[in-house]
Amino acid sequence: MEPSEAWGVRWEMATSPLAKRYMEVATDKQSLVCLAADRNTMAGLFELIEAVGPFVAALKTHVDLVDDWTAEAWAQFCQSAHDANLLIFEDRKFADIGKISRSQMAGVYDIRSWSDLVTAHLISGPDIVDGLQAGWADVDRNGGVLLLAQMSSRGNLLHPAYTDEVVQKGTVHSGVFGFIGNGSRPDELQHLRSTVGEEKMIWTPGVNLAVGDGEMGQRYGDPAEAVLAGSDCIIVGSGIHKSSDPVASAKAYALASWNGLIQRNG
Ligand code: S5P
Repeated sequence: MEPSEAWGVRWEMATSPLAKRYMEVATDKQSLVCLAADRNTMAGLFELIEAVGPFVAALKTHVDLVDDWTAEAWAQFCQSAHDANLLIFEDRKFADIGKISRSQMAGVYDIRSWSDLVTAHLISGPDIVDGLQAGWADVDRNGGVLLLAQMSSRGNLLHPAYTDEVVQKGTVHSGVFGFIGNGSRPDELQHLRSTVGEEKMIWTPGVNLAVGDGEMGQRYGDPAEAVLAGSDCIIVGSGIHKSSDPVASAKAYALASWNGLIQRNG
């Protein structure tokens, strides 16, 4: 299937080359899954990406939770992600003023040099997006920012008026790739999609085939329902990396997400 057929209006309206690349890979693999690779050893990460790389369309990292992190091992890990044709998304949740966020793209982890996408809160104002874009520009790279418009965790403070303002400011900024939405609540997600419009991506954590409450206030909704409600990518962590059979689980999430997309555009 061609991406234009699978994605319909989202493909037509997308202006971001990164979004088009993601939709192409997702179509090739018939998977709208972003793997949240939240394992804390390099060996665990390598094992995971080698096993499930073919069944996911993007890789989300938390570079600062790895116990035995080294720059060399990380470079190799990023190479494995490229080999599997994955965009690399560092979920750093930047929140500081623009110039500090720019500096935080460098530092020990040098996120600007290997990430294609990063997350940010808009709590400090829209200049954070320019700061992050300047970070990529400092090393002659391009990237996209995913703004947290909603969260999946219980009791979070991203209230509807805040969400609407993030969307208002984010939709008009070319450095914004899209928004993080709450995958555990399809009704919230539908509202988010209606305010975002058709151009930008919505990616959603808080999905699991076992719907309900997760650890420490995490909440889970059904992956296909999230896609039907307007999500373009389901972010799945423990549903895959803690599964007794990560490959079978990755395939199951891929199938659910792909069926959701076909149904959405059918
Ligand atoms: O609201 C959010 C935003 C994010 S990016 N809720 C989340 O859970 N996340 C991230 O998604 C979180 O940092 C973790 O890496 C992943 C969810 O993991 P899971 O194990 O609950 O599927």
